[in-house]
Amino acid sequence: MEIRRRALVIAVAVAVVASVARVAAAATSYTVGAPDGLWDMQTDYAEWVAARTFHPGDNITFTYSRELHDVVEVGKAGYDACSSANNVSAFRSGNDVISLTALGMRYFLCGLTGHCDSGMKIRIDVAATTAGPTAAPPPTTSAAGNTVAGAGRGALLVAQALVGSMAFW
Ligand SMILES: *[C@@H]1O[C@H](CO)[C@@H](O)[C@H](O)[C@H]1NC(C)=O
Ligand SMILES: *[C@@H]1O[C@H](CO)[C@@H](O)[C@H](O)[C@H]1NC(C)=O
Ligand SMILES: [Cu+2]
Repeated sequence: MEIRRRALVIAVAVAVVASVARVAAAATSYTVGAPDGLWDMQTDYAEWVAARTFHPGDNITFTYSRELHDVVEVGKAGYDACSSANNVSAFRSGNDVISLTALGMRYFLCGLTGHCDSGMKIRIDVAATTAGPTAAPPPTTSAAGNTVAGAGRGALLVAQALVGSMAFW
C-alpha cells in the first residue's frame, strides 16, 4: 500500500518534469504572414510580428510566387532604407525556410522595385525564452537528471517537493 502510493507520487513528479522539459525545448515553425496573409503586399508585418515571439531554434518560412516577389536578408541600414545592396543573403525559391539560430534582430525585405517601400519588409527579434533581455538563464537540473529551462522552474520545484515529501512517510 505505502509502496504503491510512493510509486504514484514518483510517476506524477516525473510526468510534470517531462512535460515542462518538452515545453521549454519546443521550437516553432512560422509561415510569414499566415494565417491571414503570406509574403505579399497586403500583410502588416509589424502587426504580425507583434503578435508572436521568436526564439533560437524557431523557423520562419517565406511563401510566395517567385514571379512576384523575392526575399533578401539585410542589415538594419538596408531595412531602414529599403536597400538590398549590402544584403546578407537572398532567396527566391517561393518557399524559403530561414532558421533563427541566434539571439538578435533579423531583417528581411522584398527586393522587387517598390515592394519594400510599400511595406514588404519584416523585422524579427529573436529573443531568449525567458524575460532576460540578453542571456538565457542557467539551466536547472532536477533530481531525475532532466535539464529544464528557467521557465519551468516553478513546476520543477513542485515536483521536487513531491519527491522530497516521501522522506516523511
Ligand atoms: C526548421 O527547418 C529545418 C530545415 O527545413 C528542419 O530540419 C527543422 O526541423 C525545422 N525546425 C522547426 C522547428 O520546424
Ligand atoms: C546581394 O548583394 C550582392 C553583393 O554582395 C549583389 O551582387 C546582389 O545583387 C544582391 N542581391 C540582391 C537580391 O539585391
Ligand atoms: Cu515583393
